[in-house]
Amino acid sequence: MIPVRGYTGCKVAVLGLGRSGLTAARALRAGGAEPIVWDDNEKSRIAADAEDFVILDLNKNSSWQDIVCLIVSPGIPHLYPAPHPIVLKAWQNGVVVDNDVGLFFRSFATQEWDNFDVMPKVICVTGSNGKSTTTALIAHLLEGSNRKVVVAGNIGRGVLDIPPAQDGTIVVLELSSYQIDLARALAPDIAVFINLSPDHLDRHNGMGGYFYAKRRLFIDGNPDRAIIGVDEIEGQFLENQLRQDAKSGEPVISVSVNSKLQNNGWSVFSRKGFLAEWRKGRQVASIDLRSMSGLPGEHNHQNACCAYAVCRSIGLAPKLIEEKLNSYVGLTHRCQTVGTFNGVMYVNDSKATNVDAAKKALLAFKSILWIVGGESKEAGVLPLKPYFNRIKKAYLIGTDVSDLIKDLSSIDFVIAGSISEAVRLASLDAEKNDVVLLAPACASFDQYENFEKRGDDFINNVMLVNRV
Ligand code: UMA
Repeated sequence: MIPVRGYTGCKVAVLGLGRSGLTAARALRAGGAEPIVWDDNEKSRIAADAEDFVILDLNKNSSWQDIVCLIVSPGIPHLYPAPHPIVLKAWQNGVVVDNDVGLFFRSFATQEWDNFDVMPKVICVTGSNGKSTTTALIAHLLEGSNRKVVVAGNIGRGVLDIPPAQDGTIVVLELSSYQIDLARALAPDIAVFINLSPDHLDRHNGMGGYFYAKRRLFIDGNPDRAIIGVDEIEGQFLENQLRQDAKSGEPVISVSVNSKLQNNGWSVFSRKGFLAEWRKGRQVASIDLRSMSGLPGEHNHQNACCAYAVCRSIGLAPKLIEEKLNSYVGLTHRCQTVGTFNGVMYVNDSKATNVDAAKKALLAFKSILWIVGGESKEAGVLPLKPYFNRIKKAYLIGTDVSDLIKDLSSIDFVIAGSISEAVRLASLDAEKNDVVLLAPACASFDQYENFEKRGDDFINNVMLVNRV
């Protein structure tokens, strides 16, 4: 727990009592503040009450007396599509609005650091896709550097939940656009912008607002080193804004999976499965990513390039990074290799809840036995038609498959209904070098509590069918 500094003896309101809000309330209390908490959901209020937090309905004007700051959880709209009524109340009462990320950056560094031999560092990772994998991969690669590494943020752990820094600690934070947008303090040492594609547009009033939020990490955060994916125009713009003349050092490492970046700057790019590092017009290193089972597909090669660039910034040698890339096993439910049985690989990409994510999984493999379906999204799966030539057969799951049947009429398919039946049928059909891929392109809620439960069910059935 990082005790929050600067609010000792002050009343600080906390809105939203999930992972981020409850942790913020605890960290405020640990720093000597008096948290006043509220959540629109009664269950969450009961959980906070069990920890003896003061619960006050912040919708009431009378609750705002002496409150100096409001901390808002990332899932709660603070501006678009409309500010939450309690955020409006804060504005009306002249109370500043912040979030746990802002509190983290004002509280993490302490005077104890004067006694450290190696200064702690904070690495922040943002982007539309691959944030969690890149964050986890950076942590995995840094295990070889003999420094204590902690991971938090959008990956599932409130940023204030981590222990105070020790000598040389490296903190790797996955930050979403929601988290960056509202933070009043941002001070990463290294910041990564992986890529940008439309997402959360309602919360940012369009693509411009979404990019503006992400850009804050670099413009307001002013990291010593920025690692920027330049495959979209926004990345190119940002890279250009951050670049300085050659004499003042290299603040930017450019990353691409589309172009050979062989200019005079510092770059890391991947082409046909090979990662290359270039510096001042010369190749410094090359790594073959093709056989790395934890990082299949071009999207993972982009993540690998970003993580590699971070580690090079910290001074790790290419050989050491290569060894650690080889031992990375991937995150559960994200293009996770469950195992290879009788020459057939089983891949769990239950996190692929939309066509964009499923497209990346389809592009990562050939000869695919595709388990698809669930609670369908508006666009159906027809946008994936350009990749149907990689599919040998589809196994339809979910309670309503009528739309899927229409979309998949040009390929061989069977209605399996459940994951257990889909895995059973696919295993019977599979031949050597085939890939049985769960990449549903749909939400899981028709049959499961969440995508994690769906992925677990897939793994269990793969084990059952292969008698592991
Ligand atoms: N709530 C209200 N009023 C509302 C809406 C919500 O009171 O109008 C309350 C809910 O009742 C609930 C709490 O707010 O008790 C939930 O807050 P939250 O949605 O911010 O969820 P947390 O549990 O705090 O999780 C958040 C991130 N959630 C979101 O950004 C939506 C988690 O990212 C993150 O891991 C966690 O903080 C720790 O930092 C999740 C996520 O879905 C994985 N992120 C989005 C994404 O990846 O696309 C951005």
